[in-house]
Amino acid sequence: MITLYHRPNTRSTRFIFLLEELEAPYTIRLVTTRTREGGAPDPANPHPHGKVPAISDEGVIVFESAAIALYLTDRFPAKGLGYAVGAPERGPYLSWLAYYAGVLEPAFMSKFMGWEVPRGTAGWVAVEEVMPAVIARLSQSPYLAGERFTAADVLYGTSFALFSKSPILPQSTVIEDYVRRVQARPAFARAMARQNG
Ligand SMILES: N[C@@H](CCC(=O)N[C@@H](CS)C(=O)NCC(=O)O)C(=O)O
Repeated sequence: MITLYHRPNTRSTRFIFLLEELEAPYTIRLVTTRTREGGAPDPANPHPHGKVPAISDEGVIVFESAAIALYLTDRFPAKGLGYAVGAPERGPYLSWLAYYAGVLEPAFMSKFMGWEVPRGTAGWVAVEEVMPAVIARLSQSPYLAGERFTAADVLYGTSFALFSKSPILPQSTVIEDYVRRVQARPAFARAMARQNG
């Protein structure tokens, strides 16, 4: 049984979506976190900084969204939400998962905060470079790793949905169609219904 440490309307919501996709046995443990308005980390949350998401799988703790996505899709391979070691698509699958944490999130945060990204020094690039790369990829194939929807699409699709009305995200029919495809999945609706625990 997987325990998901979760606070509603945060980055952990997308893991309810992924666990629903995987039809994995799971339970939701609601925790508090720091927020911009205050709040405190929950001592029950095993994330080293009291952030969500984190999961426990029979005592095995996994934290950080990209790691949890990979862990869960390896752990529950039958639903085909990832790619196995040896599959050619594992290359793009891992690349887009790592890109999410190492490039896309820092790029969005830099833009949000108005920070200039020091090209050649920072490990990420500006949103103005990120989004053309993502759009180019999604113009080649319906999903980031290829023809199949994967956990990488859970991360990107939900992030783009969140920013859909924000000037941070450039207008793009490729992205709009992609978000629609991701949100049309029955597991997404089930996750929204379980969002509050
Ligand atoms: N790098 C983490 C980010 C997790 C994160 O920042 N989550 C926010 C909620 S959306 C949080 O828990 N914030 C509380 C805090 O920063 O203490 C991941 O991708 O899993």
